[in-house]
Amino acid sequence: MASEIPFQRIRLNLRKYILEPAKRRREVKLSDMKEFFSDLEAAERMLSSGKDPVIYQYCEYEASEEPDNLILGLTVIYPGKVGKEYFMTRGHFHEKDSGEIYYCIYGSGIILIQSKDGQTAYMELKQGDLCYVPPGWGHRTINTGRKRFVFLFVYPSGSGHDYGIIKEKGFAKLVIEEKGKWKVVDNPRYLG
Ligand code: PAN
Ligand code: ZN
Repeated sequence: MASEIPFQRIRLNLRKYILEPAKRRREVKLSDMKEFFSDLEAAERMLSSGKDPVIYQYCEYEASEEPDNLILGLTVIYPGKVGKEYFMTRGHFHEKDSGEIYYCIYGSGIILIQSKDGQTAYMELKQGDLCYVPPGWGHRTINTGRKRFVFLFVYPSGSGHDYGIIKEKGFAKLVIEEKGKWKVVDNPRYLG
């Protein structure tokens, strides 16, 4: 039947920053990821003063769960900081070492990548920029602007996400604000 063909128009709703249709949606608040920020005391202070902001949200469209399909998604990272560190995604490695494409559609930020042996690289992404994340590299995105940082991403289904390594060791680099500007610095607590 025609309706079973995974072939449909997907709309980018730029008013709500969602894909329509989207099969998975997730909102990540500070309380869901406080251990990922380097200044845990600053995170705890925000939470105990009653602030639990949404750090980012994302939705995904997956036509089929069969391997070799592609997953299309949209992430919105809100502007803000925890201590000096900007709001960011948790970051992960793909379990299957697959690559990924990012396309910034609004705002600006940084994509930070890291190999399993601790090599790092980063790139600034502004509206209209694309980035290819090579297979095997962990990746995290950071909103360094005052607006929302919004990007599309595409990766193979069945890639899997490993958050454990990042949660345990952290990223070797942090993106912080200093004198009103973003700066990439070594993470003093990195357990590489
Ligand atoms: C992105 C991320 C999304 C949320 O879709 O999953 O931006 O970030 P975390 O998964 O690190 O919380 C991606 O890289 N998917 O593979
Ligand atoms: Zn990924």
